[in-house]
Amino acid sequence: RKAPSQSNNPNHDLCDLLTELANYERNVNKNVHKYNAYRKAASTLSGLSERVKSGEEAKKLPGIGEKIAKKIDEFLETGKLRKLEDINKDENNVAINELTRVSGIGPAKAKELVDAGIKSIEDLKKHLDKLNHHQQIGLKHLEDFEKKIPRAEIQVIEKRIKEAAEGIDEDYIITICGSYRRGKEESGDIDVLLTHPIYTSDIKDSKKHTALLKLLVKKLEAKKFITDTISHGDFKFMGVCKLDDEKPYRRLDIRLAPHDQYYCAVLYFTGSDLFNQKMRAHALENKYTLNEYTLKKLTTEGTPGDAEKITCEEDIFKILGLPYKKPKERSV
Ligand code: DCP
Ligand code: MG
Ligand code: MN
Repeated sequence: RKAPSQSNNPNHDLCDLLTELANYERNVNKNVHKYNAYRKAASTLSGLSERVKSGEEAKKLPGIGEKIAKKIDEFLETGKLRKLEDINKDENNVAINELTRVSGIGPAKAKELVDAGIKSIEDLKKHLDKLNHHQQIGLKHLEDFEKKIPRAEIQVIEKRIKEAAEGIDEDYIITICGSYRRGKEESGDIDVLLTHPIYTSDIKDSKKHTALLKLLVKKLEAKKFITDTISHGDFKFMGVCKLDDEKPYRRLDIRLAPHDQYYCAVLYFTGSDLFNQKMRAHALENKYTLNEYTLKKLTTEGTPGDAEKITCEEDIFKILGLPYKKPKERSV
């Protein structure tokens, strides 16, 4: 879920409108395709420095077609959108949207709750037994999790995590990925990627290597930086952190990747998700398969071959015949 767009964006009302339509498609219709289409259009408009004057003008921009252009016209002319008003007339739609504000509650769970008569955050607070551990933490920190994290705060958090890691083993390699790495001034959460030179994919199940993530999490808990755990496996920690008494609770993800797969992981977790989709589609067009672990050439039968040797993000672009894009250029 994206918070309302910033008001210094001259098209912020149009972006909010498109984001609301996107959320409706995802949460109620479960139509990921339309969800992505609306988000892409919102993302295009949010990058403009001028106010859009008409649907026709907007149609010249990437990701804005006939249908969205019409909606832009309707909104510019009447100040509202009939489709959205109709959607919001249905109290179940409004309820589903409200419940999906909680981290861990997706469209399916929201619908289940609404069907059981739970139609608001207030109702939810009386039915904690219907929520799993993740959803309970999401509800507990609902207001804080909706607050964006300023870049300056993540810079301090980055230092804090790197210091803690160095205190355990100075060979840890850590990259904060996500929107922060793409240079955004604000982020929704903190996406940490972790590796160590001794940990490679051919020795994945050794205890010593899976301890790499556990040791760091333990240390950050002891420092009272990590405050809650949502889930904690060998390779992925999902939880909550807090920099100091004045700061809100923040969603923190830490993933451990083998050293030889680190740059595919860095690329993936830097995103954006729309950029990743384009990159994977481009790979397939060139008979490669790309994911968060590896880049592999597809054989004539279409089965993946051996993993390409990747020692930096540039390698991936080079092998796929693409010009390198800096993280800042990957927000699509
Ligand atoms: N990702 C992806 N596909 C998904 C989810 C995530 O490719 N369905 C990748 C790209 C994202 C990265 O993982 O950039 C981190 O996911 P986030 O949801 O944390 O997204 P961002 O960090 O980009 O944005 P935000 O500021 O909202 O956290
Ligand atoms: Mg993120
Ligand atoms: Mn994340």
